[in-house]
Amino acid sequence: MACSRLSKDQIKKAIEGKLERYFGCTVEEATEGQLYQAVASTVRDEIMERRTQSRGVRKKTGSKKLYYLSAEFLVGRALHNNMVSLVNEENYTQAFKELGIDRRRLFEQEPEPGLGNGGLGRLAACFLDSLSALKLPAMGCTIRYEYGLFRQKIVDGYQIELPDSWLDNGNLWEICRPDQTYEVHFGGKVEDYVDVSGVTRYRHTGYQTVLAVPYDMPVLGYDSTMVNMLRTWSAKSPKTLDMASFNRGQYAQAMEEKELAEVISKVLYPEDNHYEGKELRLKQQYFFSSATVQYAVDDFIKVHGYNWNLFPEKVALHVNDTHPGMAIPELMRILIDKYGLEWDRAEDITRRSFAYTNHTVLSEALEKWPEDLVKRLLPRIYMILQEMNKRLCQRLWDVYTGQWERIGRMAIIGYGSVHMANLCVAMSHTVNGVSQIHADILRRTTFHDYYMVEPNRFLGITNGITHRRWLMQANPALSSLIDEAIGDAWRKEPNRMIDLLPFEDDAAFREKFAKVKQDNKLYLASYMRTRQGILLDTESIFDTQAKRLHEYKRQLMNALGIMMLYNRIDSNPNYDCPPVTFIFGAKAAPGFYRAKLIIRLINAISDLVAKNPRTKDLIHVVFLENYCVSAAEALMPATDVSEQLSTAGKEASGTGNMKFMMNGAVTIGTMDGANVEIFQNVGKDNIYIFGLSAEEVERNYGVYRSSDIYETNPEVRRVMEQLIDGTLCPENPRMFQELYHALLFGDGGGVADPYFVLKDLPAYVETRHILSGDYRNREKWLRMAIHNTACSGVFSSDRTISEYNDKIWHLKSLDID
Ligand code: 26W
Repeated sequence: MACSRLSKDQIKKAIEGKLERYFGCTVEEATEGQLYQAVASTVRDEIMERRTQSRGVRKKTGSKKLYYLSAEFLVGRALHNNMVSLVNEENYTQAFKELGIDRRRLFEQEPEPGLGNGGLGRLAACFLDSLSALKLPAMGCTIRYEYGLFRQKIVDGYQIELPDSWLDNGNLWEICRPDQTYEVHFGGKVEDYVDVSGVTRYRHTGYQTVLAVPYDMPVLGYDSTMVNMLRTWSAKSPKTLDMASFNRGQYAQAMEEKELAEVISKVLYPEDNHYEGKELRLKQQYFFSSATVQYAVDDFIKVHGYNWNLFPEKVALHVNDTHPGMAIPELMRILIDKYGLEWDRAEDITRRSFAYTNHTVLSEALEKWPEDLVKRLLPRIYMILQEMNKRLCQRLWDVYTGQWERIGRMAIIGYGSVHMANLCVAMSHTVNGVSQIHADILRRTTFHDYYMVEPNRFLGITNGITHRRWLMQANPALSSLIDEAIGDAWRKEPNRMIDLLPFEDDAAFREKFAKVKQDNKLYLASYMRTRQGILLDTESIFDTQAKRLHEYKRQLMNALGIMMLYNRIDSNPNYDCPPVTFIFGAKAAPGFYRAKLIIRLINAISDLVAKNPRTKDLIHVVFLENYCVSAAEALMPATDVSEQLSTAGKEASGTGNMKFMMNGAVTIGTMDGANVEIFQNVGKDNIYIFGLSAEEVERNYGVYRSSDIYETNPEVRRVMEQLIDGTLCPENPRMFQELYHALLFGDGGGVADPYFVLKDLPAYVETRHILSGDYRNREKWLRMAIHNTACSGVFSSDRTISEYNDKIWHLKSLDID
């Protein structure tokens, strides 16, 4: 027996007892919020009991520990997920029934922590889940943003952003550890002096101190006592308030300094894949990187003393993209300034401890901090970066003698900026890409100069998703059906899902599979009705594109494709196609004008197709408001068609594609990111691939003219004209002129249609046409859907984490139940 679990009766008693003690009420009298508190704290007690059981094992055995540094952890709600990992969900469900508690409503009481933008943040959360499931000692480290990603509302077709104050009613899952508070220093100046042994040392003075206070959230391993922590650092001023000003009645001034410090953990920046050199963002990055490294060093010393040679064998530091990159010079600073190590030794220890994963090749996402900003804000770190850069360039000179330009491209500091990607590549022992194609592009282009020097440092470990949240939790009906067919071993070994393949041939199984999908569509319909008052046609194909709104992801191509379908039906009353609901879920960065206009366009198309009697029963377009983790949990299981349309070469991996696939959706997409590997796994007959390849995209730059497509393809020309002729918005025909212009002429001197929307549009629409024909062949479609689920096991993040561990971290799985 792995670990003790509460029975149904124990759960009932615990819930009733908590209601009595916390709120002095009974189940019948409790509000939904109180019920949530009582249930969640019951689950929390179970988790902490397990934590106590396995606590101390790592320290006792002196095992290596991973610190996974990430500016974002998009963990989603915890209650249901934790019940899944406790493996007594059934007992809870029974207890709820007997107590008359509605479990879905209960789960919805929990505010969702939106501590991330999109793929990078959600990946970090899936990784933590798998680390715990595999019993690997690890800690996720990030910022405790008081405001997570904005809540999105759609008003008159436009996106409106509302603040997300998720901590208003407290967070039951976190444990504050004021005893592990660290100081982080900003500004000031650095003086050098010679110590008693004649060595030059550095003293940082005149700085401002910000306190980093940690809050830990438990991440429970599936069916085990393993509990890792997600540590979120909160910024606090060391000053309470300036009593002198306060007594003089200058309240605002008295609070000012305090607020300046605490603003650091106020809000998550909502830009995804787009860099802006904001000072506060750099402060955020250094803040949590510094606190994490200080803690990691102290924790190491506690177990292993000052045996620095052991450090890389006992501590793995992983930087999730470049955002925590300042952790690298921070470790150097601590080793040199605090513990007196020599440069060479400190550099060696640092490089052997750090690994780096890159998540994007978009040049506008690469972080470059102005040199003078780094110098002013982090003077000692700046000196270390300079020294690092000097030594790096000397080494590079030996390899690339005389090639100044190349060395300049590879430098940590150059042309007035600090290049975070170069810092991470130069100072890590391993650099990882997130899919095969992405890793190839890193080797061939982004980091080619480094790759030539040290090819073995570059890995490609394909992303994954946790099948516990994305299948077991989000789609319990499909999970039970899989159990029924092949047993439940797949829950611990997701690769076993492949055993489902023969069930494609089983007509009865196919019908059960179809029934699960249909029920999930009904649930999504009720979800959309209660939240947005929208009625879904559950007999139509659910065709979904859900991801951040970005030009390279080409929601615009999807929208124009719908327009083309609309025109076909409108001009030919006999046009034959199955009814389809196009579902969009997407947040646009608040300052991204064009992305917001695309949202407006989708909503205009929604109105257009609904008003036309010829199309209103065949095409529906719905925009799902506030796409977030819990919305995705409703969306993925209900979707038939997964839209993965990025311009080839641009989407590093994608992970939504894996979630849809696992839930039995069939992909229509380009040969990009992990779509390539989905294609390899399911085979060409179980996926719809279209469009330019990454090589073709590359060759087309500078050659492609979108106006050629416009001039030669009448259907394309028609939809383009409809953008500006008032079809979509009669009261303001110019509303979408900007999009028209960007596609045909380019904006402000830029190239026209840089993401090849018009180029790929005809092939896309033809492929969609073939797909809808196939959908009508029920047997064929169900076979494809089952095939996709069966082949999805390799995309479990358990596989990803095992690979990271074998090739990068080398952690030992703890010997606990
Ligand atoms: C500095 C601004 C900024 C913010 C976020 C730059 C870059 C980012 C992230 C790296 C963007 C991101 O989330 N990338 C996504 O990472 C996923 C996980 O690896 C991939 O699946 C997606 O393809 C990639 O777009």
